[in-house]
Amino acid sequence: MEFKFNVNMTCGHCVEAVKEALETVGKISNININLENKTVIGSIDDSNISINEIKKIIEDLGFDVT
Ligand SMILES: [Cu+2]
Repeated sequence: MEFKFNVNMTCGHCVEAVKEALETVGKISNININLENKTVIGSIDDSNISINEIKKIIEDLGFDVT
């Protein structure tokens, strides 16, 4: 299943923070983060992790996720 969030990232550091956090989870593939569009896209096997868990990981970094 693919997910797509809008995240209020403002610079390269934000992108790196989100990327690192998602990579650390290890259950997310095809991670694609676009600063210009403020989008975070990836793929999950939803028997491993839920969309809401991913949303919370990004929110815990201090971002707004919609
Ligand atoms: Cu930033």
